[in-house]
Amino acid sequence: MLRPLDTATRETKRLDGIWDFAVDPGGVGRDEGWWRGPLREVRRMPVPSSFNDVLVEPQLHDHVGDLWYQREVFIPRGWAGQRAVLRFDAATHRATVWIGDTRVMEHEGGYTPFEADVTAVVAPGEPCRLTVVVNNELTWESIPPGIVEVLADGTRRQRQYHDFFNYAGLHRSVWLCATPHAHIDDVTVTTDIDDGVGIVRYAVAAADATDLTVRVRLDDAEGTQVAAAEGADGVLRVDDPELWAPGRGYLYALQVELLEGDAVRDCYPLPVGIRTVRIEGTQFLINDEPFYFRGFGKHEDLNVHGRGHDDAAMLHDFSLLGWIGANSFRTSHYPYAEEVLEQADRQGIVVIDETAAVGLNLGVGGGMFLGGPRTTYSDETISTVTQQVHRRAIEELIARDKNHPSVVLWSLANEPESHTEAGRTYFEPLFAAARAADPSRPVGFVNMMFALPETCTVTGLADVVMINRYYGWYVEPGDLDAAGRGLEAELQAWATKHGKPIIVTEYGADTMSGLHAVDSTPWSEEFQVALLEAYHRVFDRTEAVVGEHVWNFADFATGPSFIRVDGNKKGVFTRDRRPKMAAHDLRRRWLGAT
Ligand code: BDP
Repeated sequence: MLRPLDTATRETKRLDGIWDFAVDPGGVGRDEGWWRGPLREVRRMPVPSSFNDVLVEPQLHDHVGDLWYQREVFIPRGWAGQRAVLRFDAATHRATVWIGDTRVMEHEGGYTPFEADVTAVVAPGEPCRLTVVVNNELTWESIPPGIVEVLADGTRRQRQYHDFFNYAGLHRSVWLCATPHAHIDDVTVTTDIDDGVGIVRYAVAAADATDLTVRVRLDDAEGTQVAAAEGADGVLRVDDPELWAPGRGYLYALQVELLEGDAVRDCYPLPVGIRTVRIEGTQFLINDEPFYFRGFGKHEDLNVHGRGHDDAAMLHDFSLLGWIGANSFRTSHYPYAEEVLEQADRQGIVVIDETAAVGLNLGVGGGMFLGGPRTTYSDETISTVTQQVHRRAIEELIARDKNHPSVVLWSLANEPESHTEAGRTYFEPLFAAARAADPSRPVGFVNMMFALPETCTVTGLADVVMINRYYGWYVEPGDLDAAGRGLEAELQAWATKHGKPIIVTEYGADTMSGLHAVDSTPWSEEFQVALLEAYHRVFDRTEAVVGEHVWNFADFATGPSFIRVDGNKKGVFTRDRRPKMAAHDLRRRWLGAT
């Protein structure tokens, strides 16, 4: 799905700002038809933002159910004769949208965009009422899963199987876009390098465009044309190409035009990075050179904003990635805003792109502490219905992010149950779906410690081994010698048994900023440094390890728990992005900084 853009043939109007907002504690709004008029008992809520932390209201913070957003929108006068599209970059976790009294779309899944052609229900030069009901419930049929409990007094409480706060709302921009009726609907680009020549394969899908033709041109970063072709799909060859490479986000622009005779009916420029990704034995190759992932698992998580996208905060995070010498991150544990991928493309930061499938493992904390069901895959828990939702989430993620050169690997899930045959049965079709949607990139999932090299039933489906390990923290807490031994033995076993590149996608220790100790005291800044260093010594002697992603880039909010102190504190930066000692230590390792 193409990002909204202003071009010679397209116009956008961003609907961000303060919207009317109403909570629906009784869940009556849908029956009462709240979209039919102005919302009552209305409050104001910024878009984009999570709704949870903006207003100081504990009940709102923990609300489970429907939330209504509304605003008036003026359709620009100049849009007469154009096709009008309404697009949400994300609504977490699902939404239904009305314009006036007409329901125009609904969408399941909190982190991918959705849009509808609304030409028939809007009138240029006229205002219209835009109403959205967002629902934040996690169930066995959502990704991620959860359970909504109804207490004796009717209060609804969300139980979840993952370790981050269930922020929700309109987290990203909302757009009204005008395009011509005959329009470019999608563009797919894959790249290769053949004997030093850059190969750009493209495919353009057009809609309402019978008898129209396609012309494409590839411009370099200075705007000079380097290749051109005609036809809805084809191959462009670029002599002596500037490659997109880690640390060097060189981007060409594919200028796509939809023509009626010589007249340009629609045009769209797509950034293109020429690069290859390949796996050979235990090496992860980018442009045929071994790549070593240095970086973090992150979260979209900020004070007040929650998971709401913020450009300033995003650029600050990228600047900190540069400062510390990181070359990559994982979008743990859901697809991030498209602005993030665009910045990664420009900055040459490598991305492991993950779906929101986290917590598909009832043997872990969730199941144990919540006292809920313990069988992960069953008709009552993670079922074939969940699997369909998961499959759509994978397909939507790939459809959205397929053209980003920064994305080198799809992660289908974080720490699912993967030591059982049921796990294999669940994942087999999902790997197939990911590979069908994108044959050009490796596919993997993130393994947790219950599934070891000998017992993991899903790793065989993956191109890389991604593991989260907490030796010295959850296992043998405080004993870093034992941690090093356990880790090394396990990594060796993965290398021997599977012969694939290994990325350690999580390792770390909760650390209270400002807590210091002369000995190895867990939670102290010194302990975090010592633990990371113990892991690094092992990584440096294990050839198959091709990546280290510390958990986490920054401290982040979680639900209430006796193992969390105002959230998860495994950040190398605090939640307000101040470095802990470990940040300086990583900077020395990754940049050789003194
Ligand atoms: C891992 C999860 C991650 C948690 C982390 C932790 O993948 O989401 O935040 O543990 O416990 O199992 O800090």
